[in-house]
Amino acid sequence: AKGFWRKVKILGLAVSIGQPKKGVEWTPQILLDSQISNLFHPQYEADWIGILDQQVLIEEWKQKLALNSPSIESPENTLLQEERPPKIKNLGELNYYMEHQYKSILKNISSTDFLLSIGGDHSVASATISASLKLQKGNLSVIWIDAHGDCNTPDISPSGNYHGMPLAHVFGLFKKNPFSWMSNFLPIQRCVQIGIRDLDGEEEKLMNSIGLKYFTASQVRNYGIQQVIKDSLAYVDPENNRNIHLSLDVDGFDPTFVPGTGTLAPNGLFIEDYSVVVDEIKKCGERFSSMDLVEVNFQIEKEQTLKAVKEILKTTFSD
Ligand code: Z70
Ligand code: MN
Ligand code: MN
Ligand code: MN
Repeated sequence: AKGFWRKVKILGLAVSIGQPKKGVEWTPQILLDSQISNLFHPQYEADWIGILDQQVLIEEWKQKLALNSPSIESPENTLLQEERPPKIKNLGELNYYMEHQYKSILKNISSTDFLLSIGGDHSVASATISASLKLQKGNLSVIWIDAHGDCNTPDISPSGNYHGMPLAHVFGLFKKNPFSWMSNFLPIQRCVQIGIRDLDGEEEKLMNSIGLKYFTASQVRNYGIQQVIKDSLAYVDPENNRNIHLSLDVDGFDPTFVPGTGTLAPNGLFIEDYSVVVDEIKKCGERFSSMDLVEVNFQIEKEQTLKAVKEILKTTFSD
């Protein structure tokens, strides 16, 4: 829809502990310093809510743990410690960070604002989706662009990295939900993935067994991106009444377009594909309500990647 006015609230998620590489936690500050909101068409009034810094929050979490240390010796906790080793790396830290993220979204965003969450690694998506579900009273569908499925559960994850699990988590597929604040889950048929080309074996089996709809990068080339996004929206929003969340992992793009990301996967999408996707989503008008931009790592490559991110934002927030 052309010409409608929209408030965009930008939340920086300076977090990298969902995966092993340093660098993604600096992206929000670099983009804030680059004054990205100047790239937006004037119909979008963009404001930064702030940047949630993992160092600050993890320090806060450790101090709370120290204050509560007597309870660590309680029988209950002894039992917990005897359980199998944690299958999610940095679980306590992630839980604390993402609870803060979830609450900060609910505190600062209204259901008519557009929420732009800038990571950070893709872990943050389970909290942005869970909070958006809450804000939109459950009326939300998700378009997930990624080379990866991010659909591992703790039981099948080969790495223990939570950024490979947020979608399985927000579908409610974990045997036990480790995040007590997370109580809004996304029905599997309200999500479609685009650009997939690097799945783990068990993850792929799980995705197929639950009937998750996804288009691989090679399917995008065979059917054409226009057909793919039309089919995707018809599937997740058949009656044109759902709010749409776009979760954009930049490794969904081809590495020649976005070289600065932690896990490069060849034969990905280009800006021309993204432009078609976003134009089609923008036909939903104000129902296009939120977006994650994640896995941008300027430490791996900065010049081309910053250029690409600017093009992505300019395309997203054009008239
Ligand atoms: C793998 C895992 C992943 C991004 C890598 C990797 C997942 N499936 N996601 N890079 N952005 O560890 O679960
Ligand atoms: Mn705080
Ligand atoms: Mn990915
Ligand atoms: Mn991802």
